[in-house]
Amino acid sequence: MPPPSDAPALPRLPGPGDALLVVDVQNDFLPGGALGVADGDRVIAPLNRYIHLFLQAGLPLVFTRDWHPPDHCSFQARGGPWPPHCVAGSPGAAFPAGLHIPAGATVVSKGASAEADAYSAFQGTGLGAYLQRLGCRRVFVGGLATDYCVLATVRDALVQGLEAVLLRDAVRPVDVSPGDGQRAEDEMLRLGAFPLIWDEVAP
Ligand code: VGL
Ligand code: ZN
Repeated sequence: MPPPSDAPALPRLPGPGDALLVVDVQNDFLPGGALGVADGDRVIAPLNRYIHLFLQAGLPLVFTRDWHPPDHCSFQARGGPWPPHCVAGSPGAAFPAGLHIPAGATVVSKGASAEADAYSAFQGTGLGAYLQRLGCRRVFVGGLATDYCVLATVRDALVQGLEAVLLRDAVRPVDVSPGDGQRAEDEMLRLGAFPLIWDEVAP
């Protein structure tokens, strides 16, 4: 039975069993970067608020990063769709200075093998088993980009039986085709993700 309409479908505040997943907030995905996302830098301030909230609550914080070899198969030189981006160890692959990465946060690198792309933070990283060991049942997800790595990560979280909360004010799309980001958000909600904005956390 669905919950009564006056009850929130999920508790709004993070608590035990929750983890924050910050997806691919890296210099190359910010305006001016190799694969700059329009307004990508606008996710940083809201993410810092969520990071602070999870930190205060003593909950797990996971930062993912695209971490490609220079000859990665997704690069145009190899027939892939993207310009070279997030080459492991390069300044473009680094987290932006304004993003608060607390000591003790977990960093997950993905797409590190030349022959496979990995949009999902769960793909080839061991993240699922790691979260399970921590007793995590729900992930709050924000970052870049809505229509690629955020979508794939939320989809995999739900497939694994985790609940997923989409931080709507902390994601931005590539929008290769206009509307891709909106369609990705619609798809995540259709799959069962729960939308959240900061104003609902701290009205
Ligand atoms: C991403 C395109 C290529 C992402 C990664 O993080 O969304 N997009 N590589
Ligand atoms: Zn990539």
